[in-house]
Amino acid sequence: MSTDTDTETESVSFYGHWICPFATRVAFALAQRGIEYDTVNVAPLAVRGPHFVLPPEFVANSPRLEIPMLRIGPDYLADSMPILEWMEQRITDSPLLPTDENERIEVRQRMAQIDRLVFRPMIGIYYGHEPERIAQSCAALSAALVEIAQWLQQSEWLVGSEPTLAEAVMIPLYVRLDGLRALGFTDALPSTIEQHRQRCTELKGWTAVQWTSEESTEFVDRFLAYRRKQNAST
Ligand SMILES: N[C@@H](CCC(=O)N[C@@H](CS)C(=O)NCC(=O)O)C(=O)O
Repeated sequence: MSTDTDTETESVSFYGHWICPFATRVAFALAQRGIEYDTVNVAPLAVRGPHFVLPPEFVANSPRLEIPMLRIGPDYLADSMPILEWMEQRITDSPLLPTDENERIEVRQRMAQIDRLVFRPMIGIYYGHEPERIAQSCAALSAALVEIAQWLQQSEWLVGSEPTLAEAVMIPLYVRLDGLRALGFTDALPSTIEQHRQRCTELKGWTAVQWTSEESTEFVDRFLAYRRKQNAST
């Protein structure tokens, strides 16, 4: 990985898939920052057709064979959080990290907190198949949102007065919220979270990542089928 900032003329390729919440973070940041890129669709294993062949550059540069992966010019990087940081170093226009060092520290802390507090229960809801496990994941997600709601008492955005990389990390929750509802997450969002969600849907980056109703239905149907299969085999 290089830290050159001479990227004016470098092309960018995004390796990802709409269903992957980690890839959504990167797709959102690219679109929000107005970076031009092309997309190489690499479906996660569970969603991949039997004849799909992984692109050789993906095999060579994504050590865990995971999406998202990004190419900037000749360089590649996998893993969503490092990619978000790398994009800030390599492409300096319209950054999503504040210039103030203390705010940057806060953005990074909140990115890590959202990753830890929200993603585990969120994924636990759709990969959960026992009602008790699903209920625990719903409760943990609600508790996380109550905590995050407090951040939004002080500012419109997760840190300060503009959207940042913290929004990029949070956005996959909002993208799949209808799907999570259909899979058992029935708690109301705290009001500041609901307002934040609405503000996020007005961002430029939202259009690049929002699901169509077909995608939402596919997501729900896949995980309902997954639950039926798991419950039939136990
Ligand atoms: N820590 C990684 C996790 C990425 C991840 O788990 N990606 C999944 C898809 S959502 C994946 O590519 N899994 C391998 C596979 O399904 O083949 C990140 O933040 O990017």
